[in-house]
Amino acid sequence: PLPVIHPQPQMVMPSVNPLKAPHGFILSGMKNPDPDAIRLLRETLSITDEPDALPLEITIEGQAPEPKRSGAYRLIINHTGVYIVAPDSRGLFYAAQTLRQLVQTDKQGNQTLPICTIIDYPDVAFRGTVEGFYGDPWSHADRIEQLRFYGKMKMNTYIYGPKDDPYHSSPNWRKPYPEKEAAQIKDLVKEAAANKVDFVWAIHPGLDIQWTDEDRMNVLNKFGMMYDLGVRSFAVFFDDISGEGAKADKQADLLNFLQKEFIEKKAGVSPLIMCPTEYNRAWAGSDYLDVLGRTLDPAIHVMWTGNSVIHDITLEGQEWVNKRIQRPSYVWWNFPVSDYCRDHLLMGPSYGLDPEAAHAMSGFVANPMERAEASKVALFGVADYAWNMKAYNPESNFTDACRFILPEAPEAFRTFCENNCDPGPNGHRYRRDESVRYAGDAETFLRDFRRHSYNTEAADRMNQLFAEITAAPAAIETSSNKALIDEIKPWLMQFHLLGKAGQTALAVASAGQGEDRAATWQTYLSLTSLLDSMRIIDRTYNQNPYQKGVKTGSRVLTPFVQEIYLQTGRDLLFPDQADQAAAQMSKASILTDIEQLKYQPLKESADQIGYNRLNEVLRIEPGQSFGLAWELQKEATSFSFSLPKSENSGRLFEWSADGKTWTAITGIPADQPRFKLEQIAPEARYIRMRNTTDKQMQIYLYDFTVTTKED
Ligand code: LTM
Repeated sequence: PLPVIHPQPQMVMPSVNPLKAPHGFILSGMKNPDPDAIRLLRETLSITDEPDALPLEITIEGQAPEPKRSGAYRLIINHTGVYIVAPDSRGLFYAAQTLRQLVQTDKQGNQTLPICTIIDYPDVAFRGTVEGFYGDPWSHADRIEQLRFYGKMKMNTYIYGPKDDPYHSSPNWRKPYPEKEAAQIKDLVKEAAANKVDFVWAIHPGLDIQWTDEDRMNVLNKFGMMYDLGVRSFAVFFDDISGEGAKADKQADLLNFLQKEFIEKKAGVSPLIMCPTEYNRAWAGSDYLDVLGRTLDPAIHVMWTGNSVIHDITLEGQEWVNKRIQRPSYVWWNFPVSDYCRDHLLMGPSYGLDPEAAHAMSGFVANPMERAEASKVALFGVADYAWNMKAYNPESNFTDACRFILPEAPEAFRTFCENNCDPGPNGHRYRRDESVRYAGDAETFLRDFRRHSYNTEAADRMNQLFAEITAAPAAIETSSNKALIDEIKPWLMQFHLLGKAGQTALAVASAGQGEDRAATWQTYLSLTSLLDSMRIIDRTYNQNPYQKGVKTGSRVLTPFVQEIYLQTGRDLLFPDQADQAAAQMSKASILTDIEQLKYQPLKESADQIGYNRLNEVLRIEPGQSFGLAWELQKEATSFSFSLPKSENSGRLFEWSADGKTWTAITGIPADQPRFKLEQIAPEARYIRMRNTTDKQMQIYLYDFTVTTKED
């Protein structure tokens, strides 16, 4: 049988026999074919330049197969040799990539190829990634490796737009890159070209742009500087901004100016891409998109994240926006990006993508994690989906991705990935399936355990799984991909402990069935110590200021272990007080009537509660508020906030003892974006900020924290 090819070709007509090439191959046909494709062919097949050695021919032709899309190719392997038809360098390069996946070596050491005909082309014209996340941008080495990976996966687009690159965004978008960074960008452009990837450089000027001639020239000049570094594809991002920069007509003016004065004038430049401010349906409340649709030059691509910031991509959603913007939108899929859940890894399959939506999008790029290597699992799926949607199967793709990325221990890696999928509770309410193969057994076991009965069959299967989890990290660490291991190391340590904790939890549950309380105590204490170790890892590694720590198996397996632990502890310590655990639960909570914030998880430590930083602009309607409530037994010692860009005149801070009667807090300067209040009324148990104006207020919620002490 034919080896599985990724991304899956559109049409394959296989035959039973292999083509043997004991004397290798010789290249013929096209004059001056693409050197990168030829290099790849030479690396893949034993190619000789000696016709006397009786090699088989590889004939390369340049005419266009149907449909005429960049990257299309036709590959015919028959008894006489290999015949490639490709209209452009990319098509020839992709044909060579397919051959790389087809070639095998027989027992005599001869190369063989399966006899077949492959007709192949992409469903979506632009496929790849947008490095568009908050947090540490990828390193130069990460990016070089990503571009090579995209070449292998037939992805042709890499959009450079890391939010925390100050030369992409404010404050330095107007300035040239320093020498070292400029040299690296030149390098990336070359590497991209060698892998048939368009390196798209994006600018994010909207935080402080002025709609003046001077600033429109500043954008144009920066594009010119990037052009001189070799960049030929450009984007302008207007996401996550408010105020002046967010005006549709002004944005369209600037973009049309760039289209006329730069894109159409400079040689060899690709179509311009823009990311709108209202980039998802949940925010599209004004005529903003219609203005863009009407006034933006039709050649400009408009990006779109779906029905909300982080969402599945549906045909219905695509059709909805396409009507508004009067063109097929260019999908910016916010997966596997993890800048809103930085304590989690999103390494599960790429699902939630409509197989019928190909005609309703002009491009499909995924926003990845800060961890480049770990992102490859999801990107492997993105490549398959965008190339051939109807053939895309997220599950089998996921298994193949694990084999491709970690061939040394694919099963162990799959076990790790399938239990590191979900972002945990988050303000976007975006959740992913996790531990799907075990969720049924976990639930069955717990249902019986809650009734003090021990389900042996479910326990055996869970034990087997936890044993696999315990062993997986050591197997994964045999990988030669050291960059990947470095990225996920804290999660590997945590995963190993989770495996042991799971096995121990089952032992605790089993011991709890017997009469021997001492034995139960002993296993219970071992579990306590394992959970302590997990807590230490959570408090030691990945201590970023936003979502600190290292969470693994957090959707099914960690709660499974915790429930057994809590119930056993309760049975051992307080056999007569069934609601003890509930009594210990924290009562601190967020308090808001703003939809965008309602599901934000509370950030909580022993002496602080607060909001997680929000990446997007927070929109507060007149009268709406957001705040915090904390436990009766705790007194607030201070309150601090960082809320830049607010139209501060109408904001009011208030405290309350009962959540009903509110008192204005004086002493906070009206125009201060950041402030620390050293004293709050001792009886305060609630604090909030309210929009007292009659207009929508737009701010950034970076910090809103109350420090407390026990009363
Ligand atoms: O999604 C878009 C268009 N913009 C930003 C991204 O930079 C960020 O990575 C994602 C996910 O947090 N959310 C955004 O708002």
